[in-house]
Amino acid sequence: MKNYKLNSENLSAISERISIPKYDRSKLKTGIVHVGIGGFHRAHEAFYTDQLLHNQNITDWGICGVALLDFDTKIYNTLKEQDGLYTLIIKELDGTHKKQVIGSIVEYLFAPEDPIKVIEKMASPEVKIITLTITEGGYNYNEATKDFDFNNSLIKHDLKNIFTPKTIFGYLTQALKLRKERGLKGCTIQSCDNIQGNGHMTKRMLLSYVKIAEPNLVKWIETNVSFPNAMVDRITPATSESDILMLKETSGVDDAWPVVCEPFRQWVIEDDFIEGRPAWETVGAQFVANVEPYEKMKLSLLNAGHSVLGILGALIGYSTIDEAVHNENIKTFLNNYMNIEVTPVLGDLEGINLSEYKTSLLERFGNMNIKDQIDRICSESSAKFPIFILPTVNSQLKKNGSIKMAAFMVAAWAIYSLGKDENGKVLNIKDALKLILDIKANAAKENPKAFLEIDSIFGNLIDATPFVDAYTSAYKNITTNGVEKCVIEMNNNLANNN
Ligand code: CS2
Repeated sequence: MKNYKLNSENLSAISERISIPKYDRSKLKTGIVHVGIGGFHRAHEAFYTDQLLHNQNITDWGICGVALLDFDTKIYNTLKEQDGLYTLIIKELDGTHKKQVIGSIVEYLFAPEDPIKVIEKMASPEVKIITLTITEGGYNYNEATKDFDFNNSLIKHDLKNIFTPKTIFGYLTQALKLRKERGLKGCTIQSCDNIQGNGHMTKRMLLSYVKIAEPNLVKWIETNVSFPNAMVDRITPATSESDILMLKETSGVDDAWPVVCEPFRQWVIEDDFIEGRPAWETVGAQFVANVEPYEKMKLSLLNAGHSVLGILGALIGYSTIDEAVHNENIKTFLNNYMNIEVTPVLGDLEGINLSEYKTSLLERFGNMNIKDQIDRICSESSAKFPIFILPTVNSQLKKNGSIKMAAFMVAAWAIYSLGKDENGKVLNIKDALKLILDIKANAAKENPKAFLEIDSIFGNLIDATPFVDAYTSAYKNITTNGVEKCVIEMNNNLANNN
């Protein structure tokens, strides 16, 4: 089979093998700037938008993808070489693949190369929405102070170097300032990250920064910029070399960076777009008045469930999420955690069938074809635990509810942070707080409580005696007996009490 490099010129040849965008990309205007063009954006918002653009009357919502970080050169260069095109490979539960070329990203910018170009693009009158996937840690929120972290050296840099910023806050501030100075309209800033109240968080963090950086801009932003909350969902593992090869061998498409994902997708958005929006509801997104319950459900069941499988699985020696969930003991533990500790704190979830949702999660985690990497799930746990797991703990503590399984998870994470699995194999830990995690994890060998001293993660959880007791006993138990034995014991105790 002849191989075709993925680019505009080869599209019609490629269309004989896999589906391609059937709209005229050259007619699209850029209505959206998206920051963070990793796998998730390309499997989610860019996918929904691509579906939408198949309605030929819609020409206002092309996407300009911005790579923000120095190490994002590879994705930028790939998109540049491929005219913004990439293949989405949807891996069905039955092992089949659906492949399609996505065309909604029509421009791409590399911020470190030309920051002014990015600022100008964000300030351009045709851009109505700036969307973000900058990761949970990217919002620069400090759990200890419950505030914006001005000690971050990148933030200090941005305050001094306003035309060569490094963080999203520096970019947005300059872009919004230009909009104001030029008498242009405002825009919507929409987070697509896994954070409870992600729109509220974006607004609060941005305004904290602007208050110091450009105090005169605060009022204008309050009146002219909207920040809808949204729940986003689609499991998107990191692309592997074998995915790239498989695409080439089965379809003859030479794509340097395709994206792989599960079939399931969900996007629940608050309808608060100050300068209009794409009709994403026509391609499966839901617009609701209050997205909070959906966010809470997803973060504390799906994302927390991932962390449970990831951390416990890593210690046992697994490398993919499906391996962990196919261990019946781990699966039962996760089920118990979801039912006993999470469900009671979810509040009213009108219109949602929670037990179906939980069952579907186990099925999605078990998809053996997507091979979601445990390394990916465990990466940046210091930003994930405070969002995915600790809110559940805090709510349970308030009502004297069960926190035993969450405490077990934190203890497992402390042991994970020592850097070796239970067979002595070195773990590949990727975390912005790796250094401090390492120090505290080592101190915890003598005194388990030491791990909880990282207040930027745990806040004042260290003062909650029932939690500290459960955590300490779990820590000792795991160290002596290993994860699986402890899990079996906890599962049995629960089964016997029922
Ligand atoms: C995962 C998420 O990174 C994580 O810990 O839980 O990336 C998850 O796959 C997505 O949020 C799914 O929507």
